[in-house]
Amino acid sequence: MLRSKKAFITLLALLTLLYAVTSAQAATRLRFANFPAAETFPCISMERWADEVRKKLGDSLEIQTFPGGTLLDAKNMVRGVVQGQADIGCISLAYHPGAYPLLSAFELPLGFATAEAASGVLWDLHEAYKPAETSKVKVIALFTSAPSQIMSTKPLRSPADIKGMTIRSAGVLADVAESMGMRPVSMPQSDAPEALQKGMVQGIFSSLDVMKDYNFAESCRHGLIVNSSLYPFMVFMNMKKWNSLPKEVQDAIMEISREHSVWTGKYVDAHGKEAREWSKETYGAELNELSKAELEELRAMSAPVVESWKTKAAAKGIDGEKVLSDIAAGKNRLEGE
Ligand code: DTR
Repeated sequence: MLRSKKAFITLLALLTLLYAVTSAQAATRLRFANFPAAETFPCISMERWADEVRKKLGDSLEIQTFPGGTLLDAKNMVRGVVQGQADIGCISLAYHPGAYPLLSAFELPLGFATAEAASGVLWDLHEAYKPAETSKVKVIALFTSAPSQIMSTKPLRSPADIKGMTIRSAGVLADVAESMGMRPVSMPQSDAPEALQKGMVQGIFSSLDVMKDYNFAESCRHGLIVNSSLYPFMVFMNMKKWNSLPKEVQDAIMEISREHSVWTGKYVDAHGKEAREWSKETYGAELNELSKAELEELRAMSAPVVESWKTKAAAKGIDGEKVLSDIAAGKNRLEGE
């Protein structure tokens, strides 16, 4: 009787220990959800982030990645992370018009030449302003796509050729496309292949990486280099999960946040160039360059979009003029005059 009682107590102790170990493991497991396909730059960035954090923390943290909307798709990303279905999520801010009145400044045609510089300025701006719009989540990386170009199923030679053409875009970039005379259709990038295939749109307004990663070069063999707006992205964590992490884990994550944001920009800059070459070699797809005067003309057409962004920002208590001049100062610092 005594022996079986002892055995029972030992078993109970073992079970308690096992429970403690597994729940401790569960507490340090991070599920990172992403919406586009695994080969696209936001997911390459996600895998690189996971590798960098693993390098710092070893096995003390388990990171699971879910590309291609396998855990959360673009539309459910914010809600899913806030409710804890995933611990970390990634969004393209343009899919949430009005929700990010400050950071959406990066959707305006600000003349950034590289995503590398834009990503650094975006991170610094967020650090400096700590805006209310991101206060419910923990922001762990911010980056942008490369400047947007017009990829099209029909030949385009001059700005006059884009008049009335239907084009996939999102957020403020839809207003920018409209200001240039196109007819924007807003949707997440991940929905664009079907829209293009069904003929709902005649082109895509995005950075050139998608020519290869979504194989858009097969149907979009034409286009114009317009070096327009960027799409800003935010990688964020559920706040409760963040607060539950040990300090050394939090520190490791924040130590790489800016460097990783800039790394992602640099990656998409280089990958866009590669994708342009690949599209030419694989499908003979070629995008035409515009003259300086034509580029300036297009940029001037988008001036009202900047004004309307400022008005919307003011309604949320944001000094748009100051935000834009802070961004311009950061751009000059990182890109040079
Ligand atoms: N088109 C923008 C930005 C973007 C550029 N490349 C990719 C790849 C996968 C998702 C998004 C993007 C956008 O829709 O966010």
